[in-house]
Amino acid sequence: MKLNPLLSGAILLSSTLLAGSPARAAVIDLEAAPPSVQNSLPFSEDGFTLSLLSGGTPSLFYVLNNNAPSIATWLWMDGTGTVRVTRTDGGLFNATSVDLLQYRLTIGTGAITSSAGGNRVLNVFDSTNTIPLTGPAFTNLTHLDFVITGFDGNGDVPMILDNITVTPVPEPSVAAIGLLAVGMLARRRVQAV
Ligand SMILES: [Ca+2]
Ligand SMILES: [Ca+2]
Repeated sequence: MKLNPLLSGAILLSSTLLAGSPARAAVIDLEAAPPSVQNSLPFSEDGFTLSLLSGGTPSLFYVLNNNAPSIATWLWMDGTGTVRVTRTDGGLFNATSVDLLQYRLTIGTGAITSSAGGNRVLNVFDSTNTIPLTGPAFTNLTHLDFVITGFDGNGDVPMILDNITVTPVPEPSVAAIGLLAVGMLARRRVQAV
């Protein structure tokens, strides 16, 4: 079968675009945070940004780098407020999981919510566990939120998070180009028989 040069070009271009499209999982481990102990939000890593929504007290939410090689860097949430994960370029993404290194909220509520209606309410038994975030409620998101409500400010740090694992959803235009090229190729194959 002879491919027309335009079609071969389209296939080559689309496979290049697909190969280069941001479809790999990103683990936001925060380890690249400067060793300034408390790095205020917003904080960006791997094409994603963590920001504090209005209403939260900025000094209570930060990326804590203890500047010691043996101690990991975490997202520290010490008050009522919401930390939002978005793709820095505004695109869609899927969530996979997050490590809840500490959960000690006894007054108030902690939850992981999403733009697709996800609402994973947390409890003390979740502490130190990896929390899976799967299904339609955590797919094709514009944002993923870590939410503390009703905390009175007393007691230990209510929530410490790490290793937020998310995957960018490829741009529809790129996927469409690939599908179009595959479709054209399939049609040519049928015609060639
Ligand atoms: Ca990373
Ligand atoms: Ca970390």
